Amino acid sequence: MLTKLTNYAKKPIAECTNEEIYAALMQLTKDLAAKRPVTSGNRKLYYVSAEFLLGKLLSNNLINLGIREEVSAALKEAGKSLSEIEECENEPSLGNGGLGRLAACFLDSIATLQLPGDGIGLNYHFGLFRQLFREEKQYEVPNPWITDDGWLEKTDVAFTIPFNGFSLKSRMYDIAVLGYEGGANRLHLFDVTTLDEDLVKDGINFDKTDIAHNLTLFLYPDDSDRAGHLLRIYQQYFMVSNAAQYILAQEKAMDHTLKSLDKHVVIQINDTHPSLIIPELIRLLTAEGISTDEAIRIVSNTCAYTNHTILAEALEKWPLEYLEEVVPHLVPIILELDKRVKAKYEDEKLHILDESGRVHMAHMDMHYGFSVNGVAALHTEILKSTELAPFYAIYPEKFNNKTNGITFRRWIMSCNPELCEYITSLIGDGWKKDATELEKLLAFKEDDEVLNRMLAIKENNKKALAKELDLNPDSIFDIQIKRLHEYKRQQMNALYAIYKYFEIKSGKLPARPITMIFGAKAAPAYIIAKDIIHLILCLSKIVREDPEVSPYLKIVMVENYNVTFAEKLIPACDISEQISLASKEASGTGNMKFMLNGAVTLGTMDGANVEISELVGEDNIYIFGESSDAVIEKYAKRSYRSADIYDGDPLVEKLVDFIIDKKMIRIGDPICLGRLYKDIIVKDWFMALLDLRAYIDEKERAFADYENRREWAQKMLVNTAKAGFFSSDRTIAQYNEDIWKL
Ligand code: 26V
Repeated sequence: MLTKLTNYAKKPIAECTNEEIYAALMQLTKDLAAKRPVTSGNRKLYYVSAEFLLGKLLSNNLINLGIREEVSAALKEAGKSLSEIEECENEPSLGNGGLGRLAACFLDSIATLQLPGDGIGLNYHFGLFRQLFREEKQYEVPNPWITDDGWLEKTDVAFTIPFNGFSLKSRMYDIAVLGYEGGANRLHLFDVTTLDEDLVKDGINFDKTDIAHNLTLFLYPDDSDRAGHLLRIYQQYFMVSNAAQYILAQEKAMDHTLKSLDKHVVIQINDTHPSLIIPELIRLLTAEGISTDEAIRIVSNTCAYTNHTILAEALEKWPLEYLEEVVPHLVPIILELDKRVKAKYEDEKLHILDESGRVHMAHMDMHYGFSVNGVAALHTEILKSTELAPFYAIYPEKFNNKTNGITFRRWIMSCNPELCEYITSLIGDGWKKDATELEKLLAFKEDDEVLNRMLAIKENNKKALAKELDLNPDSIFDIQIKRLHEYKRQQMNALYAIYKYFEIKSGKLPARPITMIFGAKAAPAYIIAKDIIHLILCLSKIVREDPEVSPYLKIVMVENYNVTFAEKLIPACDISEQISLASKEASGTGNMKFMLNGAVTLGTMDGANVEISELVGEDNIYIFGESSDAVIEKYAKRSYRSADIYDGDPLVEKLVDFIIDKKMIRIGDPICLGRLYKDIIVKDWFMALLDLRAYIDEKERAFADYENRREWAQKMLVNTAKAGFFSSDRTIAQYNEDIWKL
């Protein structure tokens, strides 16, 4: 291997810079990828998604090619370290959070299972913003990730995309997707040829109306105004028109008649961002001489829709007027689709175009797609019984659940090599291909040597993180990493921090120091989310500067939390915070990554936490809070008043009041803190106060249990052993079995 690498680098590895070795490894990977046979099958899948949160690719590709160990050893021989070389790679930030990361895990599993399936998305040059903290606040700057010698490969594929009175030229760029000892697929990212990166001024601001020059600058730029909304529709249509034109061109190249598109192609619509592909395909098929009836039938048998949220504000409803402005040629088709629905169903809840002139994207997907799935068992049940109940009533056969999963290649093999190696020494390496084999670990539940080793590996991972973030490795690492949203309730966790602060101040010291770690980006226009970040950063400072408290409590909010950071945090975690308001988190996937790496979940009965708790049993998870049924009822009856809880519980009052305590105001921004304080007392839409008491009690119980190291190690072991169900290989096998039939 060393000789091979030397040939690629064109000089001895020992004399190369890390950048040179990185370039050599990338070329080696690309060459090996090109040799992999292209996967084929009865039908081809196109997974269309506005987000693919890939993370760095080198390490994952080396694992999937089966050469990481060899490469690592060869580099070591030359005095080089693979992990240092990986630092050279930019992380493409082509996603917000779970939805985008799920798409990336799915590509890995589709290729691993040797299924023919490509991803289609957009090539955002600055991705999601890079987060900076200044004076305890979030700021946003561009996050350029594209380099001349990166993973993107320019292709010859180009299309013309029609808009209202003008058109744009596109270009397709590809990233190879390698499966673990499996196949090779492609991720196709479309770009405009006229983009102008210099349009961006002052943080992430740019002229939102200059579509030809701005279209693929950022992922979901600030959409708080009309220009932002229109830009989002421009992006969505650009993505799906490219996708549709590409798919039809591929079919023609294979001499398939477009009338049998549904026999050869299946399109998975990842949330409603790609939903315009339905009218766009109908438009293109009718332009080829196919009748409208026939085109609708074909498209309906080709498209399948995944729902990722029940939050009303996140379900896309575009004013028809916006669509008229951006894509007038789709409007007659959408109106025709709506007319057919209205002819059949009087119930307004089923209509595509509502009375206020808004187009419900998900409704179009459900009428004109053949499958609708939720992403965890509870989520799918809630969709059927509440949000999408009218659709379930008329199309019960379309509804199905596909509980999310994660790729174990990245989320244990790559990020936690020591644990991986140890697991393999105990149960062999069959689990790498069949994750359910991890259950064999249960045989060691009473084995002290194994339990001690599990603890030692965790300790090593904690030490590595502690070095980087200046933490006390002997403290408990309690971690909440995910997008900042009120329903995820980082504010409730912050209130716990205040509780602990008061406890320590009053002399009630914890049995062991506690490190609370947060990582979260807030949408640039989401004011309260930014206020919550401000709260956490102010608390962090107060605790840090208080010599009475700092030996026992540390609050860390990592800057610019991303996939690369997650890979360091997750293996080092003791307690995984999954504390969303029950019914609101569709699934969660961080919860799965943590359990796989031996963290114990502290969470509500929400999303996939429900399935985690069923698998590990109540001794191996900490569950608290109101049930989803109770929460749904509170919303229906509008019976929740946070002020009642605040007024009725002196402890809650004391914790919330600290947000505007003079200690806080001295270091923080009184406007932000005052706004948040008021919001929690008079609104608290996601009911942080409802579960606060129960949360504090359960967290205290978890911390106390942590002191019984043997029992804690058993919980860790059970969590890892039971995580096999959450392999995205399982999820993808189910999509294929029930929906795609590739
Ligand atoms: C989008 C928006 C947009 C604007 C206003 C607030 C808001 C809130 C949430 C969202 C989420 C959009 C969809 C999404 O990312 N869902 C996530 O999908 C993951 C993969 O299925 C799943 O694990 C997460 O629970 C779910 O939140």
